[in-house]
Amino acid sequence: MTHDTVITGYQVVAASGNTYCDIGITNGQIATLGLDLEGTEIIDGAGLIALPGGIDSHVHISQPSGPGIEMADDFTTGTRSAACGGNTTILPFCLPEEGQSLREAVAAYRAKADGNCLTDVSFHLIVKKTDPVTMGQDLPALIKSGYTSFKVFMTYADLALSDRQILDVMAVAKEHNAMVMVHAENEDAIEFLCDKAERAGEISPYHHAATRPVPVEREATHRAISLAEIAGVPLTIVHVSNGETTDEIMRARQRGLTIFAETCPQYITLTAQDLDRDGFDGAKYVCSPPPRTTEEWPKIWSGIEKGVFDIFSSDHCPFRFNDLTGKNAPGARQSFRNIPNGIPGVETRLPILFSEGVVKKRISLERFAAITATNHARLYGLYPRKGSITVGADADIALWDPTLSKTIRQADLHHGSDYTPWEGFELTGWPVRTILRGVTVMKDGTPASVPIGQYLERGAPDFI
Ligand code: DUC
Ligand code: ZN
Ligand code: ZN
Repeated sequence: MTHDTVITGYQVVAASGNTYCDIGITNGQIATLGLDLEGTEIIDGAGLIALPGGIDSHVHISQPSGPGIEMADDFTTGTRSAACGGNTTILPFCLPEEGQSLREAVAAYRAKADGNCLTDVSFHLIVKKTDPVTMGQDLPALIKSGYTSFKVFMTYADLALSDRQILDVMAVAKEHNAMVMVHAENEDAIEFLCDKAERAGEISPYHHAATRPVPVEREATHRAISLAEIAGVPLTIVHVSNGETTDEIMRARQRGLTIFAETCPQYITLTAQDLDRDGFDGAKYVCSPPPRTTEEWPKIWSGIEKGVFDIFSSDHCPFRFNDLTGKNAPGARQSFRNIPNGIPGVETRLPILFSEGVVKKRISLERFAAITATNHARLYGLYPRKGSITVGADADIALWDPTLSKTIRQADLHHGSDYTPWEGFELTGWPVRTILRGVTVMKDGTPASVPIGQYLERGAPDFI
């Protein structure tokens, strides 16, 4: 059998184990894993590693961000940056604008994404209203159409749901077999601390971190877990930043609850001190939950190594720095409250984890594959089509040079932001080719020009 493409000479990694073999690709799918395969196109690269194309299940693109504020990435730049970072699928959040229904928001997002993507995409929903139409009609219909996960917020005045509302959303997820994701920070506690800080004149970017201390996240996480227990649903806790919150998740699992957890590069590489950088540079690091202290890093690493964290995502939420529509928004220098909240990272997520995790021997290649691709596909209804190098799966593959050492430089990145929080970080191990359904979408750092990414309807989450 002659394949369209054969990748030879690679170490092939799956979450379940790794081997040396050729990968035969036909019609965009993996047709054969074996030796001495024949193909029309041969990609040869002894010494490289074939990993499942990264799935980043936590990104924000073209998200409405308030009057005068603009996110730095649209679907063209966001997916281009993702592909250059070794990703083949991303899952952005779909946030309804004021007055928009969930269905209208989905239609608007699809219009922005369709035909513009260099990776495949699929949207999580953000549920910010629990009126009868949203809960009784829109949400069930959207789940049926493949929008099988949604995020609820416990903070932000315009987004936070009450405990009762969260329970009602969880009940819909239970009835229709969808995944609830939660942003766990205590809104009242944050508001109390922000008011106090402002009264004391503590208005610089650093105070964004100081007004969101660990107990704010730990308490909300405990409460969200308790609500999931009461509603009888699994739950994903996103962007976990510290050890005490990690402990809450471990305790919940010990009680027998099905709780999934996500962490991100900022919680093993950045600290609250970065928000205290000279001038207004600290604003470049403002995100929620905030980066903590170096003492928290080993606790997060321990969770990554031991399996507390099922998924490692970027929480890419990009704004430009030298821009009135971004971090330098009107009022941002007068109070940290007005600084757009989020950092770019979709292109650097995988290289940071590879270098800090695999090369430094904290985690195996198999665990890397699991928490950067396979588990994302399982949790969000894309498995086995996505997330694994197996026969019958889409040929979504990232080829990695494990010896390539490079320094992260904004000039080399492809996102729409004008900075990276990881400027100057030296990393070993980089993706040198990204293949989406058999087609190369990035080679040696250069993205392809034809946006072949497709929208993915998803199935039910795999709660195992
Ligand atoms: N939560 C996110 O997931 N991303 C950016 C900001 C936020 O609060
Ligand atoms: Zn969040
Ligand atoms: Zn996010």
